[in-house]
Amino acid sequence: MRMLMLTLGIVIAGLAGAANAHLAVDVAIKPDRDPNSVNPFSKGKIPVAVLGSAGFDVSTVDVTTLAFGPGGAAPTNKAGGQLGDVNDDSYLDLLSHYRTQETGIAPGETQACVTGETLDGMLFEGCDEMRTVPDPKCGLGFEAALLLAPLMALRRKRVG
Ligand SMILES: [Ca+2]
Repeated sequence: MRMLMLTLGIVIAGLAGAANAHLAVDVAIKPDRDPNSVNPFSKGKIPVAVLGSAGFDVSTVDVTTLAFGPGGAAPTNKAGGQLGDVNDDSYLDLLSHYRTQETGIAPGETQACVTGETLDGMLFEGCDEMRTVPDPKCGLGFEAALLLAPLMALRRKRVG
């Protein structure tokens, strides 16, 4: 019994320790675009780069742990991501693509985050600003987009 308690204690301490070790990294949503516009209704993919720095070597990232957005989408890339310098700062970055529908990004959200682990178990997280389109603050644009889909479907049905 005492042995079990001891083991349990070590496991809990280990989990708590892992939760505390959390590295903040830089992330770029759509690194080649500015501003980073995301259409939550898109069936496309969003490119997101985890940016390397002097303190963070992206080649140590365990790509199977990458998760993007509130929905925790996994990369669609077969290899999890592609190493390359997307922002020309001479540090390697890790570019992955995520299905918009799996990210859980909702209209009006202004940032999204990537979480993951390095191969040696260090947790990291990074966020980037973005804006969703159509802009819900523009009122009609957003509602029109919601209305438009069923209307278009109806029209297609009538025509066909
Ligand atoms: Ca870079």
